[in-house]
Amino acid sequence: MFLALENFQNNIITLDTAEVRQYQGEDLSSVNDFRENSIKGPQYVDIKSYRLQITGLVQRPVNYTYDEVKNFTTYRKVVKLDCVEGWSVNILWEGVLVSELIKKAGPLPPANTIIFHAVDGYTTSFPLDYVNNNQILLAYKMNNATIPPERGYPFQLVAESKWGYKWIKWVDEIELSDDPNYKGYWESRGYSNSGNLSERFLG
Ligand SMILES: Nc1nc2c(c(=O)[nH]1)N[C@H]1C(S)=C(S)[C@@H](COP(=O)(O)O)O[C@H]1N2
Ligand SMILES: [Mo]
Repeated sequence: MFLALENFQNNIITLDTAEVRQYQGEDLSSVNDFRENSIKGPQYVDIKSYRLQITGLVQRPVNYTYDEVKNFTTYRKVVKLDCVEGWSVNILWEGVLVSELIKKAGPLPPANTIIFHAVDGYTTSFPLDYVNNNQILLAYKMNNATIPPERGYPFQLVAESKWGYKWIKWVDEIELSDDPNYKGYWESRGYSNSGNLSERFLG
């Protein structure tokens, strides 16, 4: 009897609720409103072998599974993503603090820069202070649904106040560095390294 009940419970599959389009009175965009223009097209990550690595100038490099990342405290926030191409999407993001993910690895004093790497070879970087002082999220849900493969599953960075090219998708490594001049994929092709939305002219 006990075994039967246990088997029954193991067979329950929890489905994500459908996308929400309103949050605290504010209209949200849809997951389908993004344009697909990733450098190598959508990436399909095998979640069983997936690890998020914290590397570089740290006391002890850390490897997180998808579930281990999701076990950190959950944060939710509506933030708008603006692409330099002229479109934008207002989305309810749910994820964990990047600052908490790196704290466990123990950043070493010379680290002043954080470089994000993705499975498609894309990279982008920020001052370490930016992620520590602004509660920057690594998101696993958009509008209450798991981020789909096209949008960066398992994780997309919510790079608040930065242009869309800073919102790296399919993140698999967070590297602590002492090189504030590191240039990511679009940055090395002429886009502003700070990526601040407040800068009108890029390059
Ligand atoms: N790994 C990776 N992340 C990426 C990109 C990419 O090509 N590869 N494109 C960036 C750009 S230019 C934008 S505007 C945002 C949103 O892009 P999307 O609409 O293709 O999801 O993702 C960013 N993150
Ligand atoms: Mo973009």
